Amino acid sequence: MKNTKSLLMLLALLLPLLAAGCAGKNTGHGSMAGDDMGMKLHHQHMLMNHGLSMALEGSNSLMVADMDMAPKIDAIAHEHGHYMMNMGKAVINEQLSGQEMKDLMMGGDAQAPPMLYTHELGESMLVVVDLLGKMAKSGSMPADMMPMHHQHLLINHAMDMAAQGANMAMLGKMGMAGGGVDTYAVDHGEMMLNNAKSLLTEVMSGDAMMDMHAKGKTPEGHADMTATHKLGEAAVKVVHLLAKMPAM
Ligand SMILES: [Cu+2]
Repeated sequence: MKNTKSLLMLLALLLPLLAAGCAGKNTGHGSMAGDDMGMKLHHQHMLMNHGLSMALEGSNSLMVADMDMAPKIDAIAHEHGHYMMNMGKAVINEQLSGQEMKDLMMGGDAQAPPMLYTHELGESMLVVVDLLGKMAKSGSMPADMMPMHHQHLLINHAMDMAAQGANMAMLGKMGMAGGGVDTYAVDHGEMMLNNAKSLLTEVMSGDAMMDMHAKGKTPEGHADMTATHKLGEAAVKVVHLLAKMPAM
């Protein structure tokens, strides 16, 4: 009899705790539970990757326009390229310092490792966008710029591959589709990321680049080559950070 009474009292004490546990994530402490922040940051990473891809596509359009091979179409490519670069930058900035991010930071999660990662990734993307902005010219292009612009197209393409690969790997790791689809997404995403790293290595230090250096276009003595190497280094940083995107 006494045991039954003790058991009932124990249950009475435990019930509110159990109920709070089942109610789950937000228990009114201001700070978001890990899962909520993880999901939010995941979506923000996807938006940032999209912003980066927009800027890269814009930069490619501008470069093609600067090659001056099809004047009337070049005008469209030029205008649209600037639009995409500006919009892409705005998407990244919104994720890093918009209201949603401010709310997350106010919740006390500013120093959480995933949050620090998000900001490091975003800052590295903004460095790339800034370098691409400086590279974009409205005037004519010197003839010897053509090979370097082709390098820039490949560098931009590598970052785009990595952004898409990171999105796929991230989606697969959420495990929402189950089974083979998720596994394929993770494997393919990681393959894209690795391939992007190899492409950057080949463009930045392969035979073609070494040949250009040997013929006088050195990173130290040739302004456009200096800019190319700055872009290449910034791209390497972005791609390596994308490859380290936390699963959460
Ligand atoms: Cu070089």
